[in-house]
Amino acid sequence: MQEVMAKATQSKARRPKVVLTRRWPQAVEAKLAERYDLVINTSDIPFDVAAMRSALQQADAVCPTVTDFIPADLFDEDLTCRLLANFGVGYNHIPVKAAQQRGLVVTNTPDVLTDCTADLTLMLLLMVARRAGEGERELRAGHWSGWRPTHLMGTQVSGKTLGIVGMGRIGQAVARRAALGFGMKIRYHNRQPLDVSSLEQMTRQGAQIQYFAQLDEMLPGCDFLSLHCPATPETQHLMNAARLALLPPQAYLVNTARGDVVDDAALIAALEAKALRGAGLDVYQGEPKVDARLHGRNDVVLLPHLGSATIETRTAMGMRVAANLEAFFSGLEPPDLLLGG
Ligand code: 8YV
Repeated sequence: MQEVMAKATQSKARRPKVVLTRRWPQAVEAKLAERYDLVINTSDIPFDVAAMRSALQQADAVCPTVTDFIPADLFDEDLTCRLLANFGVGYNHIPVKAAQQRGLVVTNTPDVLTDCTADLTLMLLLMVARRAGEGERELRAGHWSGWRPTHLMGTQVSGKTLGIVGMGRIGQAVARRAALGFGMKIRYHNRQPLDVSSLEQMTRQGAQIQYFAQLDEMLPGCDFLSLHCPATPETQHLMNAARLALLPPQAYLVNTARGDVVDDAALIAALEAKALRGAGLDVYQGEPKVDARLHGRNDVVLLPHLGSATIETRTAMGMRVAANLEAFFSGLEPPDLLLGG
């Protein structure tokens, strides 16, 4: 870890030692450095297992991100770390149960990235339906020969039906934008239907929202499907070949959740067979590796995990981690404590 980490602050008094596994927005790094013995991975290259082990064995708190896959057996070793304060709402990269069993507290950063991720979801949906990436590539390559009635005809978004898998904070924010901004009809699948009051604000403004207890019954009626469930053993390859086949051939899939929720090989096969019209993806199985067969396809829009990537949101995520650290080191319950994993 010595090569990849640089000590950001020195202090004579014993201050909690906090490790950031990546570079964070400057304002957050500066704020944390005022309060903690802050160690930053200035290389900004993801930690390997040895670096993570070293961090867990030297720091009081480690702040991982989505790029830190922490092996559960690291928690069998002697650790100084008492808090894993994740930078991000999703925490499938952390073996939460193993950490908690060893007495570590685990937190995440909900709420602050909801709007940002929902905005990007709508962007992907519009881009893939309206062939924006394809058009931009054509123009930049100097291949645009001018307007013509049949040029790059896409699919209308307004008024179509959007299926949402996972109606948590981000799913609801997507539903609000799609229903109220684009007059889309919403169907959703969730473990439980939401109570009427959670959707009232939208339905009072005319949103049509229908709950499906069975995902398989929802899929055939979707023009677009957007995924907003967490990655868990239950949602691993939720969108497999059989479920992709239940979508109409003119449907589009949008994934801003986690790559593991989609079977990429099945998705590529469905696109190749024209059993699906297109896909807008921000996340991938095994990212940053992306299946090379996707690169050459014009029916996909591929973004490099940008869901929460605005300066406002990434700063807010960092400040939310700061609030969790502050509460923890003051002996209080962190606001975003994850309960029994
Ligand atoms: C984050 C995300 O940027 O918060 C999440 O779950 O998917 C991203 O938008 C990333 O997880 C940072 O750790």
